[in-house]
Amino acid sequence: MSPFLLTRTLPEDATDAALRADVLSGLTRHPKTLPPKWFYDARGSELFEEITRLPEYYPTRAEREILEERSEEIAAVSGARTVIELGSGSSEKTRHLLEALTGLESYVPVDVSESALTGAAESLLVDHPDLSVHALIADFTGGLALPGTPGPRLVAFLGGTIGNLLPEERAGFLHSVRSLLSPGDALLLGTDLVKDEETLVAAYDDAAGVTAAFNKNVLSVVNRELGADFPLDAFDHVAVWNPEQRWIEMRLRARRALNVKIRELDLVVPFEAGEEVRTEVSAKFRQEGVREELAAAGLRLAQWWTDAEGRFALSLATA
Ligand code: AVJ
Repeated sequence: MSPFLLTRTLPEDATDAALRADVLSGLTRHPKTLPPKWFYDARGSELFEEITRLPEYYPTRAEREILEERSEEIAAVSGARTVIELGSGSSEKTRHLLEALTGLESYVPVDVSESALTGAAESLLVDHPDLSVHALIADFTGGLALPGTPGPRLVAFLGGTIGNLLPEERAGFLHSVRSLLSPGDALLLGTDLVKDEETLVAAYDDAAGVTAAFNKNVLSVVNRELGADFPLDAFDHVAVWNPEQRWIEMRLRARRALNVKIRELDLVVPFEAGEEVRTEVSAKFRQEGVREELAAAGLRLAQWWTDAEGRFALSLATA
């Protein structure tokens, strides 16, 4: 059996320092914000997996449909010997693709969640004992140091997670991906598509309240990691469609005026009744926009696939 390597590109206290910096800057500005990457502790990753099975949350199923339909095609076009998956989570959808790639030698899943990475690698290695898996605990928005693995390489960024980045962050991210690619390498990018508001809002405000629990989980993370005293029941989950920016915004709205103490930051954060913290944007795309953003980063849109209902797209881009 090939070795399973797990590398933390940042020391554990760097993660802690990043959380402190994000919480300090996000909660002392107006409007208040918290970055979505802090949703994903073990509980948050579990809740996200639960979201992907909700009737209202279509992106995972739509993307899986494309991967099931098109994996052979993607494999043939890319011929990859290494797949690098950014934000790999459970790696469940990627399986099809990995299995279609007949010359695959190496898989590099990159995620902020250690629990998701180890779980994914364990289950993958059961079926593919000869695959070399080198998992990276890393925040891929901050530039990546990748292990030296055989080319051609396919960098996969699935799930629509690029939509969590603001437009300027997306541009920076795509440039850094571009700089990782050698001739013959490719980027496989998943993007959720613009559609009617009702469908979009329902996907982020499900009837069972799982997304609400996922959203509030970021407060539990801050409570645990930074000794804060956010009362979770004093906040409501809010999901709104912003038609100008073409993104869904998730927010947490204070039900009443309150002061939150964050012990480790020596900070008291005042909330007015009704005040909101923006915890996530999830941008939705059209083909022309994707093409333009790729082109601006020096990438060429070579293939565009959608599910039968046209809800979600996979793009294959080359340098
Ligand atoms: C994992 C970033 C793709 O934006 O749809 C799901 C996260 N947030 N429900 C998304 C999420 C609320 C998800 N991504």
